[in-house]
Amino acid sequence: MEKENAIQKKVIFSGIQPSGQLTIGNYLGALKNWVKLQDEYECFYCIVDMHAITVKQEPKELRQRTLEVLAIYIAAGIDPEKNTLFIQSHVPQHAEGAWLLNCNTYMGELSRMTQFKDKSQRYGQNINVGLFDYPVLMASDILIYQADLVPVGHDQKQHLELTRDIAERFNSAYSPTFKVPDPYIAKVGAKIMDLQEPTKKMSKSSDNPNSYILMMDPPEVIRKKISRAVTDSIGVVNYTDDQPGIKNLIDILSTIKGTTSEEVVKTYEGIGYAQFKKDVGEAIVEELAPVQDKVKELVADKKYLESVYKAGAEKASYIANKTVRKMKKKIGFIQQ
Ligand code: AQP
Repeated sequence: MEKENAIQKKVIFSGIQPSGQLTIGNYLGALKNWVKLQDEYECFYCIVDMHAITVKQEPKELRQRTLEVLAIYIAAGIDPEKNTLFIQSHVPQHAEGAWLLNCNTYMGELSRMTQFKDKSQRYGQNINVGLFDYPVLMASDILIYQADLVPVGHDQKQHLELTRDIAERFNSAYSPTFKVPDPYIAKVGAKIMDLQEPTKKMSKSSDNPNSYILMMDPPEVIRKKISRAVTDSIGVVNYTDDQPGIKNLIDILSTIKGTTSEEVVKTYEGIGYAQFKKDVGEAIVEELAPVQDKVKELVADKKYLESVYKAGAEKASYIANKTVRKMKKKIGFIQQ
């Protein structure tokens, strides 16, 4: 019976790039939601190291960070027994699928991607083909698992649209091969903004460490970064676009506490920014403390992490291979 249910569950695919240490943006915007999905859905949670190398990475740091991200997934509550946790480069079907999809994707489509435009401006010295092709690898990540749903932030919506277009094109050029995935819009989970420029998304690859809070930042660093967060001179804790810094801190607090922005505003009626910031800092410290302890424990247990990523890759590869074989057959390749 349990097996039957598992087969009928809808499939979810998502991943995070080990392109820097994870921020509370990754935690509150992605990981905390992923935990809530693990009972209802068949989830594939990947560490997308092949995406990370579209921007230069220091090999030693990439290795360490990839394992740390796996430890963070588990410490945040993603159960390796219930979900498939794996490292993208361990499942070669991602790259193989991407090549097959490349030949069904147009240069014009990829040129319109805003992430490519942004990143090629930011990394002008290294506008590599991978950076351009990133959305096709992402399409492969999703389609080879026949994912029904993909939890995406606002900035990834355009890529998911392209994935849908590529899937539909392949399905009509050959015959139905892929499920056309839908975006999964989380009921809660805010977009966390940069602490110094609160109209920009908080990003792990920002050059300014005061702009983000890392999941592994020590308590005193968290408190200091929040106390330095940019606010305004209005002096009233209100949830409005005219006060993007305060709005962001309200989002952080309400997401951690599981309350609404209105409730936070009500609590801080007549209370100044100093006390509000102190409470936000404390809430983050408290939320992250048990996760940080668990991450430290897991990172020290390399054997356990290895057992998780090996089992994950084996399962992922078995499923992905079914789709890739189908793709190759339809394209006209001779079956081995
Ligand atoms: N600031 C954020 N608020 C809410 N959600 C966020 N996510 C990232 N930043 C925020 C969510 O985390 C997941 C994976 O992100 P990613 O690391 O694969 O890529 P990204 O979205 O490009 O994140 P960064 O930190 O900005 O990475 P870099 O700096 O390397 O490009 C996604 O679900 C995303 O929505």
